[in-house]
Amino acid sequence: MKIGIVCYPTFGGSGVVATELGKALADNGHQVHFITYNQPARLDFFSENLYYHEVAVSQYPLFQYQPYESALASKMVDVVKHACLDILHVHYAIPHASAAFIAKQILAANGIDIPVITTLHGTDITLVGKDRTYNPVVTFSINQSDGVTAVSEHLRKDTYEHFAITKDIRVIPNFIDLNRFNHQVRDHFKRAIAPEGERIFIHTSNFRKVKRVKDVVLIFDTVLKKLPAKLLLVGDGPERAPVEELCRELDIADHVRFLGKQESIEELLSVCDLFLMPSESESFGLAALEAMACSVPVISSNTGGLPELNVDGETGFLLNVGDVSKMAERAIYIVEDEDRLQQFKKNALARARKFDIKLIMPMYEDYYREIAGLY
Ligand code: GMT
Repeated sequence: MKIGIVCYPTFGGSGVVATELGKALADNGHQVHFITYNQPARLDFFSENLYYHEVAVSQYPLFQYQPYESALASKMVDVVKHACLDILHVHYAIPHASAAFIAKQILAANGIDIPVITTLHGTDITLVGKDRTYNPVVTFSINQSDGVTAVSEHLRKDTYEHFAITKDIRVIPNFIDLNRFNHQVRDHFKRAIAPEGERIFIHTSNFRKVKRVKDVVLIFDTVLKKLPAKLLLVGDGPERAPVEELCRELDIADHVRFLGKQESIEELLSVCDLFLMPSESESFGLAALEAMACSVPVISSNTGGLPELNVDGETGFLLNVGDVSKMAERAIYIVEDEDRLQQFKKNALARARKFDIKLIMPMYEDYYREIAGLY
């Protein structure tokens, strides 16, 4: 098939899922056209089946806010027409679903029918979409999509609860490329971080409020009172400065390393013993899946789609949002006993294998064929 993929070209979860899906589809013989405002972060190589179309928004003194949605819709029209696409798959509802609706109307007026699939990723529904500023447009454009997918059962239910959706929503979970995310031996690196054989904890995120990174530090502070440990904080965002401040206040800064944005996240995960994800809400928790694929168990909140990934008492533990003392207690329980830790690590990997891209990508292929009427 000839598939158009629209996404945010950043390191964020929705952009990563869209890019990895496009690469896998291209590897499987499909022609994939990315339509974004920048080259997607993980698309910096040549493949004969991959194309990139940049959405350029012209500057004009009148625009206080640039009309990105109009530029995107125009680019979609152009690519669908000239690359003869079979389907348009937009990731993250805002503003991609409404731009796709406009493009679809323009193309229909030119005698071209382009099926549109919208994939809901989480914050487009749970945080941003629910906002009255966007709600009518989000509701309308989801209902106008030919197909709609959500990355977890919980997100599907949440969407029906908060929006007047008349469409069926298909659940297709996040996935992982196990060829890239797997446990790698990096002993020199482990020794550099934890010279005394301390347990290593890790958190990776965009440091937004929803991630509750301060809880990560509070959990770690309690752990540190019981056993020697180190904490790696990977990523960057608005919460980084207050989190650094908290580490200083708690006098644990010597045990915490802020690594900023990192490319080879799998190498970092490989030296770690426990992943902490105490998020306020999380539609799926791709970062936790990346950790599990590298054999790292997870302490997470029991919110959103996380219970569909992290199995309580098996691959880690799930606790109420904000219950840092229980999270710390369970974290200590996992890492204080070597045999128990090894069992949790094994379980985490076994669970991650259920989300192998080789199993999930065909679900999208089937859905494309169904929506494009190719069956
Ligand atoms: O986690 C973020 O803030 C990034 C966000 C995004 O839209 O890029 O991630 C969301 O989509 C991911 C991929 O589907 C999910 O794995 C994340 O759980 C989800 N984030 C939230 O729901 C907070």
